Amino acid sequence: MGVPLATIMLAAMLDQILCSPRLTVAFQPIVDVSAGRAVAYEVLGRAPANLPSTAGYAPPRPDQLVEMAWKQGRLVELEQAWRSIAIERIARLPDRADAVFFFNLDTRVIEDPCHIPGFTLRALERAGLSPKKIVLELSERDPELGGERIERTAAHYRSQGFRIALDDWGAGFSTLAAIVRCRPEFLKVDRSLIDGISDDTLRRDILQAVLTFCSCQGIHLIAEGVERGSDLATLLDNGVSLAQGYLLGRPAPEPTPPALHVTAVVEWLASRVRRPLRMSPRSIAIKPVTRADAIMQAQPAPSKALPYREFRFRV
Ligand SMILES: [Ca+2]
Repeated sequence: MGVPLATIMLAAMLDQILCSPRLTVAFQPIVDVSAGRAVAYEVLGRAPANLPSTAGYAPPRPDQLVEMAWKQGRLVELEQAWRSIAIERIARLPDRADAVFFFNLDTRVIEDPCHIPGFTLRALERAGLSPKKIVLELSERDPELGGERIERTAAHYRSQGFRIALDDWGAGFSTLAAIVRCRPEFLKVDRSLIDGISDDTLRRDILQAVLTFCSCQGIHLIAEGVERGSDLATLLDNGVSLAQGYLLGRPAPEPTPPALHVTAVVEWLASRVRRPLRMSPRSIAIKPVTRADAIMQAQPAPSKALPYREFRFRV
């Protein structure tokens, strides 16, 4: 029995994508919302845009591309291609010395026979970059994320100088067991716990409990999926200092300062201060990355919520 036509077509498409010079990455800011500035960027793999469809198959989204590569036994190849592009792009950035970059890492690759230990470290060395500038996000896609593989993966990369983030925590396979196994420096709380938090006391209580836990353990909490001003206000009110989401900045071809939804933030601040605020959305300047390391390098998470008066928007 021959190979199904669909498999041949998808393999051909994958070949085309992996060889395409248009395979690229995007940068989404991770924002210190208490200071109003980007302190890091998540680097997201992107499929080439405007690829022609192959025999009726539309070009895949990045998540579809990952699964396609996994099924074809070429996930390592895809991850290495994205990693190489990301490192090359970061090396060319004028402000790279001040920035921290989060790379997504699919833990399934570590046991793949094609996996080359030290590939990322050597690529960084060639580019003159330190692994201290890189945080590896362990992906929720792995059904064994709570198992021993995450422990081995975290240990493997931490021994090379990388730091570890647990991605999409609270959803899918990313559980409490995963924290115990990989002892992350960063916990990225899934959007399902963040979206709508302003209207939901249960979500707020969960967040407070997780914040307390992270504070005790010296783990930096990052709220993912912030898309509404009211949710951002609630996060600020509850002492969350690091956040990511379309409200703060969409993935972009280059690292850019966060496009804070300043109107919502200013309105929220104005409702809480006694004296009138002398700032408007136009008067707030968001600084680009300048002090990422001061915040991101192995400091314990704040032990208590910052009062809003300490927010340091530049006016
Ligand atoms: Ca991620």
